[in-house]
Amino acid sequence: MTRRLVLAAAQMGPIQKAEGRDVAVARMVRLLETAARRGAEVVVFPELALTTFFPRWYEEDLGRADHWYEHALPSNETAPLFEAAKRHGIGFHLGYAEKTPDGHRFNTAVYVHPNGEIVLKYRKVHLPGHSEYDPQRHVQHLEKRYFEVGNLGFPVVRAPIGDKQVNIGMLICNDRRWPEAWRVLGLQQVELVMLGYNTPSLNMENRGFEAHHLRVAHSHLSIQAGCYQNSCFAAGVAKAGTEDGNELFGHSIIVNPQGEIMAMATSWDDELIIADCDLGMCELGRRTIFDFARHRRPEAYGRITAQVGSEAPAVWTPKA
Ligand code: ING
Repeated sequence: MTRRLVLAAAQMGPIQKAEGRDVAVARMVRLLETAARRGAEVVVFPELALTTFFPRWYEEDLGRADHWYEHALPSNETAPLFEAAKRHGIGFHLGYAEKTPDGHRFNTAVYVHPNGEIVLKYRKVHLPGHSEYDPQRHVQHLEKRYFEVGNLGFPVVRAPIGDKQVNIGMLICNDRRWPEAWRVLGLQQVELVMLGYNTPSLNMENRGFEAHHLRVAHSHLSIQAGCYQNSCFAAGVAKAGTEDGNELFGHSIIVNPQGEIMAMATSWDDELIIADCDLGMCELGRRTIFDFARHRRPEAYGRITAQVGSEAPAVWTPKA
């Protein structure tokens, strides 16, 4: 029996440093209600969807950054989103900065069932950027300062969405550039990867030339490859636009197991894109080209987990 999932990617425009969560939550409620009206069964919101991308701002004292984190979910400010989801019987993915009761800080995403229960939690593993102030950079990217490496692995769970059971997993932003992350999800038969991102439209490292048009191309390339090679759908959802003068690109997409872009946002503001996903499409790859049990050779992949960095190769020289 065909399992068709109506999936919505809720791209968000910018959130300014001075704007409170209530502004973001009100916009998210509007996006969720529009998605419900258009028949969506699940809505995917961006990474760090409740605040500005604060890792661009250096704080010497981490205590002064505490207000960027959610100390409980839902809270008074985020409750309206949970209530709207319950009202419309729609599940949603939310990216946010998590502060645990024992003081740990993570870049986190959750999938929330319409009844408000948290079905799945993921904490970002690949933290780009740096931990100390970097004077060479155009703009700071201090995720290694503000977050610990995620400690939940890359979990997949089979959960009810609408009248179906779906194998769902999550990645966050930079994770999409690491094929190992996708493969761990693929080895658990993931069918839908929910992925939020906040990605600068220009290279801020200032350590070499990267053509501007490649910023979006690399994002799409990573998500399309991840879906094709692990035979799954993904929603790659941006927080976009200019935040206090710093530009993030949009171009949110929904991708199918053939690696095709089914829908793409064209603004850099709040924008909903929706796709009708035939989850049965995941079967073809899993039974043929990417039948992992028949074709993978882990005995040849030792370097992938044995090494962290790359090593220089042996040098060959002609005998004669
Ligand atoms: N942002 C960016 C990302 O991976 C980045 C950082 C951009 C890294 C471009 C490398 C190249 O999309 C986050 N938040 O991870």
